[in-house]
Amino acid sequence: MDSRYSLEENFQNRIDNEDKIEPRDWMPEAYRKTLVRQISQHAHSEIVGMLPEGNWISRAPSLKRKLALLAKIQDEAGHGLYLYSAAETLGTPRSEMIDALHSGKAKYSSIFNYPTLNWADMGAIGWLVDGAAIVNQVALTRTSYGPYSRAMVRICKEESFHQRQGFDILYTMSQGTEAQKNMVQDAVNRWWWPSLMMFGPSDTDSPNSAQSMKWKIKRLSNDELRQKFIDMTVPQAAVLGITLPDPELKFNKETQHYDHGEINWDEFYQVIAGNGPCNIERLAARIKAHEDGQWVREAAVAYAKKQNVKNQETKSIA
Ligand code: FAQ
Repeated sequence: MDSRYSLEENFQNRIDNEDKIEPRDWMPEAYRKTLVRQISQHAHSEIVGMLPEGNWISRAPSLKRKLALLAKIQDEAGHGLYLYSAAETLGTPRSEMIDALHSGKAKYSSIFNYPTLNWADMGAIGWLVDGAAIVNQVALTRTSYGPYSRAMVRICKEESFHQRQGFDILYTMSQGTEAQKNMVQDAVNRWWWPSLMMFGPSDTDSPNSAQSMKWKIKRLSNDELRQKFIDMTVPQAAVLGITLPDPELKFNKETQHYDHGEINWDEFYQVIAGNGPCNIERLAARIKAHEDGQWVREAAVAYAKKQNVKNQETKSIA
C-alpha cells in the first residue's frame, strides 16, 4: 500500500496492475455491492437454468442421452453452489441472496424464461445457451475478484462439455429424418435471438458497464462478447446444415466480423421485468423447491448442533 495515495487510488492501482482482489482486502463498498449483484444473479441463473432442461430428463430418447442430460443439470447445480460461495466471501449470507431471488428483487438470466417444447430444445440450449455462457465466462476467468475468477475456471471446463453434448444432439438429429431436421431448425429459430439477449443490453444502454469495466469485473463489453459468440457460432450452424433466423447476418470483410440484424430490445426488457413466457412458472418452482427443502435445512442444523455437543464432550473427557 502506497501512503501517497488514498485507499480508492491504491485499490484502482492494484486493479490496473492486474492484481486479484481477495475477500479480506480493502475494497470500495460499491465494488463489493456490484460483485454481490452480479455473482448472485449469475448463481440464480445457474439454479433457475436447471428447470427448462429438468423438464426433459424423464423424456430423453435413450439411456445415453438421459445420463448426459442428468450430468449436465447436476453440473449447473454445482455452478450455482460455487457462485453462491464466491458471493458469500463478500459478506452477504446465502439466505439473503435467495430471498432476493424469491421476492423478485434479484434478476436471473432472461434466457431461462423461455419454454422447452421438444427434445431438439435440449440440443439448442446446450449449443447456443451454454455456448453463449462460455463466451461470457471465459472472459470472467480474468475478472478482478479472486474467488469469482477461480470459480469461473472450473465452470468453463464443465460448460465445454455441455456445449458439446448440445451440439451432438443437434448434429445427430440433423442427420436423421426430415421431421428431425425440421425440429432442429425450429428449435434454433426459437433460441437464437434469446441467446443473443443473454449478453445484456447494447453497450450504449448498459448502465453498469463503464464502472464494471474500470474495475475489471467485466473484461469485455456486452456487445464485444455478443459479437464473439456470433462469429463463433455461424460456421457451426453451417456444419449442422441449418440457417440462423436473421436475414441480415453476413460476413463483413472490412471488420472481419458478422453483421447482424437488430435485437428486439422490447422483448428483452419485458422478459427481465418479469413478463416473459415462463417467469411466473420458474419463480414458483424455485419457491416451492425451497419450501419443500425447509426440513432438510432444519435437520442439517440440528445434526451440526448435536455433532458440536459431542465434540465438546469428547474434548472435555480428553
Ligand atoms: N438477463 O448494465 P448491464 C448460464 C440486467 S449462466 C437478465 O449490462 P451488467 C449457464 C442486469 O443484471 C447465464 N438480466 O448489467 C447455464 C442489470 O440489472 P440490475 C448467466 C439482465 O451486470 C447454461 C440490467 O439488466 N450468466 O447460462 C440480462 O453489467 C445452460 C442492465 O444491464 C451470467 O450471469 C439478462 N440476459 O451486465 C445454466 C454471467 N442482461 O442488476 C443452465 C455473469 C442484463 O442492475 C443451462 N454476468 N441484465 O438490476 C454478467 O456477465 C453480467 O451481469 C451481464 C449483464 C453481462 C449479464
